Amino acid sequence: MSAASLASSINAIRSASFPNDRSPLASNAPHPSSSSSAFLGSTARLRFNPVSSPAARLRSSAVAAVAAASNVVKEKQPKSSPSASNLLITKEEGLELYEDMVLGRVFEDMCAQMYYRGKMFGFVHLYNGQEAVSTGFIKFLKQEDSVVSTYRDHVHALSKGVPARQVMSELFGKETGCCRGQGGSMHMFSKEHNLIGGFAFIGEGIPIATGAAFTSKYKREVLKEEGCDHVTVAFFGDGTCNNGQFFECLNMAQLWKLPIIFVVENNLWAIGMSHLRATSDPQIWKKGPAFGMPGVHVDGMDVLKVREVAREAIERARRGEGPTLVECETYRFRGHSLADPDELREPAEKAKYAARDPITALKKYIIESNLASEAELKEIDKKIDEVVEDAVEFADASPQPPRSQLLDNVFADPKGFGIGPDGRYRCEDPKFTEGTAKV
Ligand SMILES: Cc1ncc(C[n+]2csc(CCOP(=O)(O)OP(=O)(O)O)c2C)c(N)n1
Ligand SMILES: [Mg+2]
Repeated sequence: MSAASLASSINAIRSASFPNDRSPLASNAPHPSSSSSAFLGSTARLRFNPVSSPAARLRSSAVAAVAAASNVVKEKQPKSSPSASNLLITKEEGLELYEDMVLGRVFEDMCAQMYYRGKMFGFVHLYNGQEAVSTGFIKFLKQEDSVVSTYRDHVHALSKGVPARQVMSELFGKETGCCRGQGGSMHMFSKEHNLIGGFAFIGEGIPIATGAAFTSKYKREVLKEEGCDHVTVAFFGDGTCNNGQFFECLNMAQLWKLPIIFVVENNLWAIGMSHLRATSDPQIWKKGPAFGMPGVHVDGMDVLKVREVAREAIERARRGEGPTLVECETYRFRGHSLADPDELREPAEKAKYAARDPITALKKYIIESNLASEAELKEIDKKIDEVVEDAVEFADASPQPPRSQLLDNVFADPKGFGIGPDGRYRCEDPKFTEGTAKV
């Protein structure tokens, strides 16, 4: 499918929900004016030159647009129940999306509890509020397709099918974790599920994802491997889009028409830095067309809209038509990490996005469309509570990794680092390795 037909499908979805909005792809038009887009919905005050700065004017006109565009379910759902042909999803699809999003939410809430009880170490970054992005994209993927994430990676791992037990154990640093306890919160990895990480340095995952997409293309076109139509989805944040690796990889991916989707989870903040304050042109999707690939903005609080954009972009990549840049407007409901008191964001902004909770919205859509009853959804909630509790019990009961594992996969000469003969960590021990990586 061409970029134009991707544009027209996406435009149809957008205009169903945002009648005044124009797809950036629809007519090679200049980007939609901020006053007609749900984008730039931050109510945060810019702390310098708030009245005269163009960014502030852009933002304040967008606030009203966000209010009008919120409550997406209402927009999609006429007062009377729609006929089956109007539905955006089947019952099975709706329940799958709901279950995956609830799993992500309940898992993360449990992580917060376990972290504060001292069961996890280091930094832990939760995904609450952003579930529609992970679910909307990853549920379209095959096991052979690859996902590359950031340090906010637990939910991407779960959506990709890594069992909750393995993810929780990894967080507990246990041997049964998906990286045998050596990765921790920020480095989830599963070869079996083609989850390529978990990257703590922002932007580091983007070239890895580009390489994975290159591998698929090479296998398909050079090695002529049958059925190799695998795609890669790279997730990263708004704050990462000012990093050079992002631009280099957009260029390379488009140059070689790689089967990759760059998914920006624009939650409007990079730790305590507002996206509007840090970025010369905050409309990230525009960077796609600058490199010759489609760039799409989507409401990342609405899993059905994310899903439609994901479908087009993934199918396009699978057909060998190249990359797409998708910017999902979303919001994190918690602080940057569990160590962040989250005092910088305005209460009004938090409340605005809390009212657009993607799980509540999907639940409402499912019930109002008569796809499933409240009781059926409660059954799913119950099942997920059990899955997550089981994951905690499993992780807690699992053994610590053996000491001999400490230097596995360490490629640099470990001389001078490790556990000394007294069992304590030490940096300077000339006798420590003597040329061997054994502890
Ligand atoms: C190369 C690099 N520079 C700086 C940091 C410190 N850092 C950690 S998170 C973060 C902000 C990232 O924000 P964003 O990409 O929007 O992701 P979000 O946390 O909002 O999901 C920064 C700068 C880092 N991890 N890596
Ligand atoms: Mg961010």
